Amino acid sequence: MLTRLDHVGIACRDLAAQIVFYESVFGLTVVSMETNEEQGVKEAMLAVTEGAPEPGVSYLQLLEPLGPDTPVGKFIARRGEGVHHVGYGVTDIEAAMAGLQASGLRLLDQRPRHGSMGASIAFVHPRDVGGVLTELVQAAPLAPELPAGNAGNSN
Ligand code: V0V
Ligand code: CO
Repeated sequence: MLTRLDHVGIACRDLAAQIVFYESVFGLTVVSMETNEEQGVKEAMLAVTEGAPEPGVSYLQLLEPLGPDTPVGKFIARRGEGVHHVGYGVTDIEAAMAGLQASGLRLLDQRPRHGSMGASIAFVHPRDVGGVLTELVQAAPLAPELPAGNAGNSN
């Protein structure tokens, strides 16, 4: 079901400062920066493996909350900065969601949401995954691989 470790999400108070830290100390590079109102975050993806944005590479996702009453804002208030979630790659997110639901896990999303870099994402409740907030990530197809006449999925 899981095809790769897509990203580790890290909650931080100051996105710009954390980007400078990871770029200068670890030599990572920002490949995408977006504000996601639905998820309540400003986020940056830093490529950890070479070749991004090719499929199969892994990212570090830095997350700054848009406000205190957001998932990441509440997390920082309760636990401070640090690892917030793990995102795994899947090839068919709806099939993966159905499989996990059949296993009795609680999905936080009843349908896939819009994630970073055009991905479709869905979260599983941390209480059902040993305390780890878990995200499924179906990456956006690379433009040249889009079947002719297909404008994308039907979300
Ligand atoms: C809360 N809990 C966590 C947690 N956040 N445990 C592990 N990791 C986290 N990140 C624990 C919390 O300590 C409680 O544990 C329990 O879950 C229930 O907490 P709650 O009162 O329901 O807390 P809330 O209201 O803060 O909700 C937590 C959940 C919420 C996980 C339900 O944060 C959520 O819906 N998250 C999914 C969306 C999200 O995180 N978006 C931001 C990333 P005890 O005390 O009961 O043991 S956006 C993103 O990754 C994007 C866009 C992307 O990758 O493309
Ligand atoms: Co994420």
